[in-house]
Amino acid sequence: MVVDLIPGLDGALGVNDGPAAVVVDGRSIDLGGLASAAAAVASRVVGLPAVAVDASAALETVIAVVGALMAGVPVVPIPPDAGPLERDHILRDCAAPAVLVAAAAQDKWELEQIAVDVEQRADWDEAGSVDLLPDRIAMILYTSGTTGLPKGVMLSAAAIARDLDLLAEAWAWTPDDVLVHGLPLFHVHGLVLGVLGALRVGSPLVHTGRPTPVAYAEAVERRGGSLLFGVPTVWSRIAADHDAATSMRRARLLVSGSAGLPVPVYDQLQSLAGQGPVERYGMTETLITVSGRAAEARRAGWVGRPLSGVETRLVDDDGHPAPTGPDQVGALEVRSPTTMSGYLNRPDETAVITTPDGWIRTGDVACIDDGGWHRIVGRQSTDLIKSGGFRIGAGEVEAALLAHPAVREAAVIGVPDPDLGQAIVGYVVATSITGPELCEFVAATLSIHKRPRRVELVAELPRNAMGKVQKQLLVADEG
Ligand code: MCA
Ligand code: AMP
Repeated sequence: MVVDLIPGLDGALGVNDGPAAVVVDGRSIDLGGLASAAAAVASRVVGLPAVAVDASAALETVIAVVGALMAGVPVVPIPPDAGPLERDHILRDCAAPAVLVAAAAQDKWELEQIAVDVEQRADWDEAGSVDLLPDRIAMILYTSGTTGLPKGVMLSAAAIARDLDLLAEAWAWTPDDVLVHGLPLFHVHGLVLGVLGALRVGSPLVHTGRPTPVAYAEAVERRGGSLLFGVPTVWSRIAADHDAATSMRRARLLVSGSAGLPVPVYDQLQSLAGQGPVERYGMTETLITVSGRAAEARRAGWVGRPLSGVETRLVDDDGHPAPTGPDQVGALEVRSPTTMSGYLNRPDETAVITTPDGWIRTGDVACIDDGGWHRIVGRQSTDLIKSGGFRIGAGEVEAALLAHPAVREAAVIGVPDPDLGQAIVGYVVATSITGPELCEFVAATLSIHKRPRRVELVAELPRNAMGKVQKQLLVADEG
């Protein structure tokens, strides 16, 4: 039976019944409670062109998102630690007239605040009057590009529902699972897969607040967690914690994504947890398109095969088809029913990432072996950094550094980091200021994870004959 959480959308973004309850950071709600608390939200937001959600790791965020989906209103999650620059940009760009918050009267919002009440119970009377077409925009997720401010990725209800169904099939995910994770609730991984996925499959969700090894181990030991999601940083921290890693023996399936899982981390988990994680690959613009399968052997360092209905291809520098094979690399393109409906207000950027025949240029360099397995080798641009699974555009951080009057030039790179995959490091030409002061300065405008871990002051940046900064030299120097 499909619970009428998101009415009129069976097979598009319906939510299955099951023994589901949602626990976030120790607070829980059953499915009936969620449906009626969300109904109260739906009746407040129905008819809005979009609604922002202060997406802290809290039960209110889940209720807010489900309520907006019920009302057919596009959801725009805002990172709770977003700096004023980022927050203002997102709110202006998406034109949401209101924000759903856990508690109203927070100074940081300059638009109408609608408080979400976990205890509130209401009926959703307007279901029949809302036109919930599958291709309506369900979510707008902001993500960084190489330059400029983040772009809003418009995801339809149909694309999300399709992706979740394909992943449920790949991972043999059923209502008997208990999903555990502690990822941020403003990106695809934590929110789309980690919340909507659990609701759609009908499996209980335990969100641990933060993704620490101890919290994951407790959720497995005490709450019967069977399916666990993490970014590689989370898995590497678990692998380094003997007790937490051995607790994972009780889990059915560990899943890693958002960045490449280092082979030594896979091996360590294989040895301590009795299983290495299944890897899956995707991006905000395409959702998850390639994955290992629960029922098949895993391969450390490889992210799996395309989900059913997904096509992938490799192209060369001129955009022509490139040969495949275990040692042949090319730029990866994806065509999938799960891809975005475009960037909000940015047809120019949508055209750049999309080929004329409808494929998405992922920007990733990959190889595909004869069995269709994919290995992600790197990114085409050094200007997209993945740190702890967060995608960060070098240009956005450079702009934040250049906003300081003491800074004349800035170059931001990702340097290899054993914990985060890549750590953000800034190189600046500046006078009368220190590196730590500049880190703090960036922190005042952008989210915490976009803050450089280190800023180096240099006399000049390395440039080629054309005057272009040679970031590869900075990366090589760090190596
Ligand atoms: C964090 N801290 C910092 C900085 N960053 N301090 C200075 N400079 C920085 N740049 C502080 C934190 O505020 C915290 O302080 C302390 O360092 C340690 O934080 P902790 O949370 O343990 O670790 P972290 O290093 O901040 O973060 C690791 C993490 C996080 C928890 C794994 O990176 C994370 O949540 N990653 C998930 C990203 C994600 O969901 N990506 C999905 C994108 P204090 O202790 O005082 O608070 S969607 C996607 O990629 C696609 C679709 C896909 O494939 O999934
Ligand atoms: P985002 O837009 O935050 O969704 O980031 C998407 C990017 O994350 C992709 O283009 C890849 O560079 C990277 N990514 C996601 N999953 C994996 C994976 N399993 N292995 C390697 N890179 C990944």
